[in-house]
Amino acid sequence: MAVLIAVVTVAVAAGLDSASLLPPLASAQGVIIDWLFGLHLKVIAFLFALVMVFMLYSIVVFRRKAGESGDGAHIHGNTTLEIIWTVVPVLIVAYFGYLGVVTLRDVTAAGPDEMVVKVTGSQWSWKFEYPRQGLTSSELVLPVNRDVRFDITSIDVIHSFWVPEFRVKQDAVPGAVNPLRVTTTVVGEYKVRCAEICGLVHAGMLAPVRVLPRADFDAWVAAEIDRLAALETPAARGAQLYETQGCKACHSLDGSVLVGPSWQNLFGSQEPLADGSSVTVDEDYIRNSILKPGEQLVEGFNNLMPATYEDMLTEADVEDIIAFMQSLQD
Ligand code: HEC
Ligand SMILES: [Cu+2]
Repeated sequence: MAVLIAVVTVAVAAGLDSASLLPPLASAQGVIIDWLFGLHLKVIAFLFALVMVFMLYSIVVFRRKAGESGDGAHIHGNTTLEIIWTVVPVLIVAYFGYLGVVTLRDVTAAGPDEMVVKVTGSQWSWKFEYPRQGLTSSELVLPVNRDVRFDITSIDVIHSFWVPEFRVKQDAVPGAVNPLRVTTTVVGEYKVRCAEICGLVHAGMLAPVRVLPRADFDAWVAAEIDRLAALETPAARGAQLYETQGCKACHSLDGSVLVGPSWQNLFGSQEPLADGSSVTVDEDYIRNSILKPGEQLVEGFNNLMPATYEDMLTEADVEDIIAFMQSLQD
């Protein structure tokens, strides 16, 4: 039996190992997590072998043979065995509990000189702010071999910030700021996913991640600062807000209908409203639609636009967005 269990354990463990269940690893925190994951798989392989070998062995060897009709032997209890199968699993579970605590301590430990990125989730997009660099971006760009602390929050419902290649994950909760620490180790392109179901476009709540060599990261920061400084026209600033404030998740510019109406040729058109009336799309209507989204619902759409923009956008921002919309006429 012991030999059979050992053989099946090794075979199952090798099978699970070769199934490459995890994406490539790109953070220092992930090293210990992957080790722990591998250890779990080995224990799982052993438990699977233990149950299956005993069960199949019993079915084959102890089945009723031709001519047998009596009952099997009646066995009542075995104290030694019961003590063993209680104590051994308790020790194993306690050991895994200890490993969990140690791992959590290691992956949440602060680095000596952390770069801070503020992450804000909203239905259904991510915003990244770099306080030290003075930047806001809808894509997450990071230097390689750097300790990064993400300060994560949400403006509406609970989201969860997750880059599978970094292995770690953190909830984005409205009203709270949750830290998450990642030391980047591999140059590459990844994706932020939302790991907490958060409504209609939850599955589309993605943002690109680029981990760059140090010099390329510095060049990106310089180029972004120049680009933002060069946003001289209100329409160009409005286009930037469309990206960074999440409007993009629900409003297209090419006429396709997403969660909300497209902005293509919207300005100046007649918009039918849910209450049966219609309205000319002018500055006042747009301002009201942004600040009080529930008041004038567009016909055929649900009241799904966040009501938080009143607090997040300045009057100048709203004007820039209006200018951007005006520029979207054919
Ligand atoms: C979560 C999805 C969502 C996001 C994000 C969103 N909106 Fe909306 N928006 C909607 C929906 C749905 C409607 C249609 C219902 C209504 O009128 O409120 C709408 C309607 C509008 C309208 C009226 C459009 C029309 O056709 O009459 C304007 C203007 C608008 N949104 C501006 C914005 C701006 C500016 C932003 C970003 C700062 C934004 N929205 C972000 C969902 C969204
Ligand atoms: Cu989400």
